[in-house]
Amino acid sequence: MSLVEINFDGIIGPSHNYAGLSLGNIASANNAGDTSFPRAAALQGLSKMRHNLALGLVQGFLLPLPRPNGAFLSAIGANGSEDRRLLAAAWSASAMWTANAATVSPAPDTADGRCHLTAANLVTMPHRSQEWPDTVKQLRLAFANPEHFAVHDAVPACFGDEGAANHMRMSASHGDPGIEIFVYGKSGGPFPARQHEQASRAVARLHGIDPARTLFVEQNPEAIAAGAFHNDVVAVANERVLFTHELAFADPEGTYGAIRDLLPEAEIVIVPAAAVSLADAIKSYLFNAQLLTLPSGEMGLVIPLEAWEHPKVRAWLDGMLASNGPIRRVMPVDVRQSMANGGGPACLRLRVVADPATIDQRFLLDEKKIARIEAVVTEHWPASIGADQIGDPALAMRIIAARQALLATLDFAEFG
Ligand code: SUG
Repeated sequence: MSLVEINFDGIIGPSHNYAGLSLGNIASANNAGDTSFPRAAALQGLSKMRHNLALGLVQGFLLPLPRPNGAFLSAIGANGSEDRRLLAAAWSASAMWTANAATVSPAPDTADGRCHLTAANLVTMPHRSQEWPDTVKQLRLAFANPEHFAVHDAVPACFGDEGAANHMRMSASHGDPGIEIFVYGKSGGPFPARQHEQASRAVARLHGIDPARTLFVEQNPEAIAAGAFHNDVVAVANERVLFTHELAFADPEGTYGAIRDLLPEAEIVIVPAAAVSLADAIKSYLFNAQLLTLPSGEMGLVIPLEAWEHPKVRAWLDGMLASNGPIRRVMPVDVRQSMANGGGPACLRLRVVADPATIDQRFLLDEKKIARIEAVVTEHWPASIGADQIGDPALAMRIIAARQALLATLDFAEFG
């Protein structure tokens, strides 16, 4: 069996809009009420998938969830006329950010030798709290093979869990046993700390990972206050490399030391605040990057264009590339529509280390399938959604039909 890293990107749904729903997410707040461009958004996401596929990597996807979600409104006795924010929540396409779909512990890390996935309850934000029951249905289909996978329901709602965005795995190579690092926040700052320590500990227990190879690390409250609502806004890991802002963790030296104790080959690339301030890191989303091991064995960083175009970030990246560090390539991609809601390249993907042959093949992409999805998006996704159109019954019908067209093209009758 050959274990590889597979990135499952969320296909950006036809209801993508800017409603300013995420307190503590600066991009979401800044762009609240703007007109969104769902078709362009989905095509940008697909073009990132094509980019990574062309690098020789295995690429999968998760489907958009059914929206508008009438059941969400009914459950709170609403019909959408009471409060625009509740209406917008029912219309949210936020499942596109699959880094929040689940936490994943690959087979080499777990006691039963299976890859474990726990859906994230996302309870801190109402518009995200409705995702997991539909997400877990997809995970149970994609990872249905019980010899290789165990898919868990979300942990109870009293413990906020935001999934892989607050979880890092480091290992000599993807197929080797790894160490798992859970990053949680403590409440008390100006913005919610979405990841609770007890949720992280519950997920680690459910997955049966070795406590001696697991770290629970507090996120720096200053980072959350500056807008790092998930740890993946300020740090990303891949195999032996951790790429992090110096202010990501409450106890940076303790964290680096604990990582080095467990994984002596770890290489920690630290960006100092003097070179890139926390504010610039969050504005540019430098760390919300995909740190990928390329088929050549080199590591490359897929960053948002916003980071490439940021003078201070660019200067730091140029210096990094000129040095002899472990990250040898930087590849900017345009995901501006997602970025405007606080979702960079890393938010848009869920990493699963597995043998692709053990996964439901419908969730895996090749060039032809990408072209078919692009055709459906081009034909059916709305070109734009203005703030005043959220709730429009004709637009709702169009959004439902667009998703149905996608499901039909990809043979997912069970979600119709
Ligand atoms: O949860 N934005 C998402 C962005 C998630 C990014 N994911 C990671 N960092 N992994 C969030 O805040 C904005 C929705 C709105 O405002 O309409 C939103 O949900």
